Amino acid sequence: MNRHKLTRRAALKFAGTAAIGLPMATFGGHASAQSANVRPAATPDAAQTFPQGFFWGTATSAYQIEGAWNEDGKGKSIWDTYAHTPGKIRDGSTGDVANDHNHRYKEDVKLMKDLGATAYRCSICWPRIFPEGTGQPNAKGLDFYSRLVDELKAAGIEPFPTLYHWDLPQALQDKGGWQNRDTAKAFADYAGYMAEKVSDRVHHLFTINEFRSFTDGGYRGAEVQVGGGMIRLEAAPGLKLAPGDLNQVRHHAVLGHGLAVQAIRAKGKAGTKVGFADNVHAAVPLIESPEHIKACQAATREANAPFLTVMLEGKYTDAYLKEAGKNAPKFTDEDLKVIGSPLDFVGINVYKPAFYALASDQAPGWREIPFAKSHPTMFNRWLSLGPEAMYWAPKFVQSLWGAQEIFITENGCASDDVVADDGTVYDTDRVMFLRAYLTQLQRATADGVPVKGYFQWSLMDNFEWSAGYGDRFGIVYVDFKTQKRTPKLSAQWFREAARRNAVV
Ligand code: PNW
Repeated sequence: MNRHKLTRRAALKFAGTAAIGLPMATFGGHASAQSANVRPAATPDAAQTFPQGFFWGTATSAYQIEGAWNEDGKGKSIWDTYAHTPGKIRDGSTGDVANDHNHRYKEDVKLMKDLGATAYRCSICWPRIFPEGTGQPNAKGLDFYSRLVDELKAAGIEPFPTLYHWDLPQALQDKGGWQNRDTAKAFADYAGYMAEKVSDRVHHLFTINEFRSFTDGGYRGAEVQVGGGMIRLEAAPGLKLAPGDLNQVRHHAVLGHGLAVQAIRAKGKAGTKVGFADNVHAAVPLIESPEHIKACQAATREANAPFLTVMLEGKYTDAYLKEAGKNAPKFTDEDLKVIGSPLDFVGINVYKPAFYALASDQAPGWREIPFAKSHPTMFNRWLSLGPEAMYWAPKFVQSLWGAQEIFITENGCASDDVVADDGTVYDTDRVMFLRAYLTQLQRATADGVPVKGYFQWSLMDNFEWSAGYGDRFGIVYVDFKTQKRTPKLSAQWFREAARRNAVV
């Protein structure tokens, strides 16, 4: 704590001089022998650095980049079906070709290497491995990921695959998808199979990406707050279930996670580390004083009751069950034990505060403060700028649940990118965003929050679900007509940050 305060004060002292790496003369002609001795910015102040061994990665997911939707024996996924349904995707596009990564993965690994990345979070397309969801595996599907892993290792990049990033085999959807408890079991079988096949080279596995997005988004459609109002987000399979049925879907998803953890432990090489990658809903204190921080911590626990909280505590909170009433999920004690299976790390996707809050005398002890109408957002109206979320989300994951290892599994923003005449994409908004969020992440690590790595979303522009190709999240620009990849200004920023292991 003290050390942190001191170094931050020291950093402040240098603000405007060494910290920005400009000679003092620039500001008023007082260049002196002293300023010549000022440490150049190329040696970052300790206050800006991340712990040694910190992983610098980018993230993608299978459906968003792979293409090759009907090649090499791959089965159909619910996203193939959904995107092929007219009216579902804003620009009428699909992931049929996407970034053609399935054929261009070597070029893409080289891109990562050029970024100085030391880790890569990809996802594995379940129906590429089990075309029918269960039963006979498809050797050609496994072979693709095996080649990708080898290519990454050869480039010195540690693979961190996610087993489920929403592309459920259509064959399982035909039997009810996540409404059917058997899907949780099928997922575990697939997870165990993958662990068996890759854990000789892959040491970290994420089970499931963003529980809320594919359960609430896929089985009801989620309302998210934007500036002054709400917008509706929808995902495959595009159903609108009643609250009780939705809670059961959520339960099957966390059960699938728990069963997968057990299968990975049973089938993977000893020492294989496993966790999930969830979009934690963090309540962010508008005023950083003990009472507001405490209130926000309690609010964060409740806001994640059906997902992160039950997975890390092995029980649903009383408030969640009470509020759900007759719509509460049906479960057994044994289910809860499985769902709460011990993990090696916690992965969290952090984009924005779920909400700001302040302590309140009235139950439940906090008050949500809505985003002001003029609160700044990024290119996406849902992406309210709130870098403090990057401090409080991992901080609360540590303080609430004692996580020993935390990964930021996603963080990034879309920009209205244009290629300038000189061929560069000057995405100043993304550079500002990344710097602001990483400053807060560095604050967390300096405070002793055990964050072991950061995955920027995304390596390259890709299929942004129902928004199609219009929302460009990459630090590498992709011309989808030619598949040409061009690193943006933010890629240069990322390379420098990774090289110095610091905020730059
Ligand atoms: C994530 N929100 O989804 C997904 O994991 C990625 O596949 C996706 O491309 C990326 O973020 C960018 O959207 C999110 O409402 C969905 O805050 C919703 C939210 C955040 C992330």
